[in-house]
Amino acid sequence: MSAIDNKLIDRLRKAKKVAVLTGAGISAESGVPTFRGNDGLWKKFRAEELATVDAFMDNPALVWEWYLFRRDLMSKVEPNPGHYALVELENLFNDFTLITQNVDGLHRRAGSKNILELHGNITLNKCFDCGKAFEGTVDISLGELPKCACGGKIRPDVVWFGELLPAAAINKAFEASQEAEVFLSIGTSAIVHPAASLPVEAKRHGACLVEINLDPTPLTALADYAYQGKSGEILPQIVERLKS
Ligand code: BV8
Ligand code: ZN
Repeated sequence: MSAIDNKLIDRLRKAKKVAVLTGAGISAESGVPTFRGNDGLWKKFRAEELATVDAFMDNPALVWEWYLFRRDLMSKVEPNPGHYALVELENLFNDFTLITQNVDGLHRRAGSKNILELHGNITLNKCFDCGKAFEGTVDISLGELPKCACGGKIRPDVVWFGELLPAAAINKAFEASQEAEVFLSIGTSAIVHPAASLPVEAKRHGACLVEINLDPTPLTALADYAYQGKSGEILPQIVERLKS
């Protein structure tokens, strides 16, 4: 993995507005499988068939099984040095926006403040019909699925394929991306839209685009700086350089 460019450190030192987009890769070192990497959840569960409204209508118990398995797994993991480095980075800039596609809540647990959760939060549930938050516990072992007072089915409060992202979150994310002087895309395969268009939007508006990812992605060629490696190793190096 190449050392961090001095020119990038200078750009960051001069920047007032920084935005970051994270994906499943930043949580990989915490032990949370990614979607499309070789340990990917998608392989075992073909998630693109499970993270959909149709799958839930056809087989709500199976979709719930997948989310309860992930929820249990995420309750046992901790943030990693990549998450903590982003907390330190946020404290170094007066205008810092953390946009995440992740639903694992690890950025908040690490201490990040200004977070935009584009795809929801796996620990929360809501009614499929009226959208009301559901505070009860979900236990499918008894065979029946939780119902809302209105009679609607309870579902995880995440954004499935074909569903609109929360308007406030995605609008603020586009705004932060368009105003950013430096935009870092971290741990994402950059193929799920509209999240994947945020780094492109930042670049189009003049931002210095940085990618930190284990594998090359459709963004790599567009990035001003592309570091192929683990975010848990690279981000702390950037923070160290900025603080020295
Ligand atoms: C919408 C649910 C519109 C929560 C998720 C054709 C072209 C373009 C777009 C589309 C299309 N067909 C359909 C679409 C739209 C679709 C889409 O983008 N599909 C893609 C697959 C082509 N998007 C949607 O449907 C969105 N909604 O567009 O609505 C609309 C319009 C009108 C009316 C109604 C609706 C909704 C998208 C949200 C879907 N929900 N998840 C959950 O269960 O988690 S998406 C799912 O993928 C996760 O949220 C995840 O965050 C997201 C992106 O994946 P990544 O985070 O990037 O993870 P991945 O495994 O792919 O990559 C990890 C990377 O990390 C790898 O590259 C790896 O190398 C790297 N890595 C691994 N370890 C490390 C590392 N990097 C650094 N360090 C490490 N240690
Ligand atoms: Zn309801």
